[in-house]
Amino acid sequence: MPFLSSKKNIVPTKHIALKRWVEEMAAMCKPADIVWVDGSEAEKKRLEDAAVSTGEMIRLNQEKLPGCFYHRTAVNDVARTEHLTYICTKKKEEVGPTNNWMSPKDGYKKAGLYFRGAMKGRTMYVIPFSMGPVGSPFSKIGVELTDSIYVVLNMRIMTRIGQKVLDQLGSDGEFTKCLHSKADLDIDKRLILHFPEDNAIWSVGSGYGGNVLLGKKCLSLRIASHMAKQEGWLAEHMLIMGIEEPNGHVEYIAAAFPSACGKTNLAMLIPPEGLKVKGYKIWTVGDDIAWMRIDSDGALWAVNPEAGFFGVAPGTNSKTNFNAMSTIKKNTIFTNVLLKKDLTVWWEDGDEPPPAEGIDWKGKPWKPGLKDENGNIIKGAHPNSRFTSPASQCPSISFRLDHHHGVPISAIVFGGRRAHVAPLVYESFSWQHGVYVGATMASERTAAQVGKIGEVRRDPMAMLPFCGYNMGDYFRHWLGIGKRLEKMPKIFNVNWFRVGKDGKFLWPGYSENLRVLEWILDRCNDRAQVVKTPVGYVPAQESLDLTGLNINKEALKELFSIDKFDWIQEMESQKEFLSIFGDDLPEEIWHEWEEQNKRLQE
Ligand code: O2Y
Ligand code: MN
Repeated sequence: MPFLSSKKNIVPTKHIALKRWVEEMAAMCKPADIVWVDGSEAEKKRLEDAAVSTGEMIRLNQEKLPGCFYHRTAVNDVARTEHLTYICTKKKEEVGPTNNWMSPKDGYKKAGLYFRGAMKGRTMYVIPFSMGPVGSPFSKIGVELTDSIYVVLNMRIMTRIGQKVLDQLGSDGEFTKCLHSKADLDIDKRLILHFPEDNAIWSVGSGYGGNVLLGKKCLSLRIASHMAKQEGWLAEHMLIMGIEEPNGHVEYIAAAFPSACGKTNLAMLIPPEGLKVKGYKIWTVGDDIAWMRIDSDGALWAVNPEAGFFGVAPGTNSKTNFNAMSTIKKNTIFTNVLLKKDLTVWWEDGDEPPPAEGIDWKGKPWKPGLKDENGNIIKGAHPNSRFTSPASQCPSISFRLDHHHGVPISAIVFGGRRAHVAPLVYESFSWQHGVYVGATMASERTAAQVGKIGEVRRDPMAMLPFCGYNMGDYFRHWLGIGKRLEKMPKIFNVNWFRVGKDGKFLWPGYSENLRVLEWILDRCNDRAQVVKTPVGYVPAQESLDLTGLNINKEALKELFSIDKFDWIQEMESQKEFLSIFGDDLPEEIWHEWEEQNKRLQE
C-alpha cells in the first residue's frame, strides 16, 4: 500500500509504531489510498474542493459567509449515541455502574467486522492532532484515521493538526490511536469504543459530532479522564472563563453544567450595562472541556485542550450570545441547519425571521408552518444542529488559550437545571463538601430532551456520559486532588432555572448571571458576607450587587429559600443514586450526605 501525501509517496514521520499502526488499520479497512494530513492552507482548499465535488459539503454564499460550508448528516445520525458508546477494559468493575462495558477482545472483534473493508474505494486520511497547544507539557497527541473529509475539516478547527504535531511526536512519542470510519452509516452497525488500557478509540458507522471528532469527548474526556486518574490531574466537562474585574485583575473560574444549560453562552457572556459600567469584562478560555492540574505553586491550573467551538445553533442569537454570532460569520462549518435559497443558513430562535422557503436539515423543501403527517410543526434546523468555528475568531477569546501553562482557577462552579430545590447560588463548606455537591448534581429534563419532562437526571460533575472509568473512583480521585492542593479553589453550585409559583423563571439569566459570578469572586477574595444554610453558604442581603436589575424582594427571597420538604425528598433521591456505586463510593461522600441530612432535619 503506497502512502500518499501532498508530497506523493512520502510518509512524513519516522515514528515506526505509528507507521506500523496505520499500515495495520489500512490492511483492515482497505482504503483506495492514504493521505497524511499536513494542516496547510493548500491542503484545506484541496479537501474543501473535493468535498464540494462529491456533495459531502456545500460551499455557502462566500460574500455573506466567507470560508463557510454546509453539511447534512444521515437522518439517524444527529447526536451522540450513548447506548452505543462503550468503555472496553479487561475487568468490568473498572468502568462502574454508569458506563456500558465490553471486553477489549469482544470490542475489537465486533467493531473489526464493521471496519473490515469499510473504506473500500475511499481515501483514508491520517490526522495527527494535538489536544492543547503543540509542545505544551500538558497537551496530548492523537492520530485519527478517517474516511470522512468532513471529519478532517472539523478536526482542523477543533484541534491543532498537521506536520507540526508529527514533528512534536518525534520518532517514539506517545499518541492515542483513533480509528474512524463512516462505513455505511448503519445505526445497527454503529459503535463508539474506548480502550483506555491501549490508549485507543474505535468509532464506526457514524458521521456526526461527538461520535466522530475523536479528539473531543472520546479523547479529551473519556480517555483523558482515565489518564488523569493515573497521572494525578483532572479532565473535566467544564467551561473556563476569565472575569476581568474593575481594577484590571483577571480571575478564572471553571464551570460544569449538563447539556442544554447554556455553557457556551456563559463562557462568552457580555456584562450587563450595570456591571460593564463598573468595568467588568469576560475572557473566554473554553466552552466545553478543562484539563486541570496542580502546579508548583500548589494552585489548580487549567487549559482548554480544544481550538474551536462545536456549538448548538438553535437558540443562538445576538441576544443570547452576541460573541458566538460574531464568531461564526466566517470559516465556519454548519451542520444540519436550514439551508436558504441564497446559500446562507437559518435556525430556530436565531437572529432572523424564518425565510419564505428553504431546504431543511433532512434535505427536504421547507417553509414556515409546514407540518408532518401527525400535525406537528417541522423544524427547519435539527435541534442539535451545530456550528464548528475557530476559537480565535471569538471577540472575547482569551490570549491565554494558547498559553502552555493555562490559567489559575479561583473557583469551581457546578450547576444544573432545577425548577425548585437548588438556590440561585450557594458555596460549599469545604472541598470535600464541594465534591459531594458535584457528585449529586442533577438536571431536570426539558421539552428538548427525550423522556418525561421534569424528570431529574443525576449527572455528577456533568461527567456521566464522559467519565472513562468507575465514577466511585472518580469521586475518590477528586477528593485526593483536594488533599494535594495548597491553594484551594472554592466550590459553588448555581441554578439559573428556579421558577416561582407562577411557573416563570425567578432569575433573568444570560448576562445577569455575571452578578452571581461577581459574588463568587468576592467570596474567593473574602469580600462578601454570607448566610449559613443546611446546604451551604448563600449571599447575605446586599452582598449580591443587583444595581439596575428589576427584581422584586419576593422573587429574591424565593431564589434563596431552602424548602425543607423539597430538600428531604432531594436527599432521598441523592441516596438512591449514590447507592448504585456500592462499596466503590468513598466514605467521605456518604459522610457529607449524612451531615447534610442531619442539618436539614435539625
Ligand atoms: O451531539 C453531539 O455529537 C455533540 S454533543 C456536544 C457538543 C459540544 C459540546 N458538548 C456536547 C455535549 O454533549 O456535552
Ligand atoms: Mn459538552
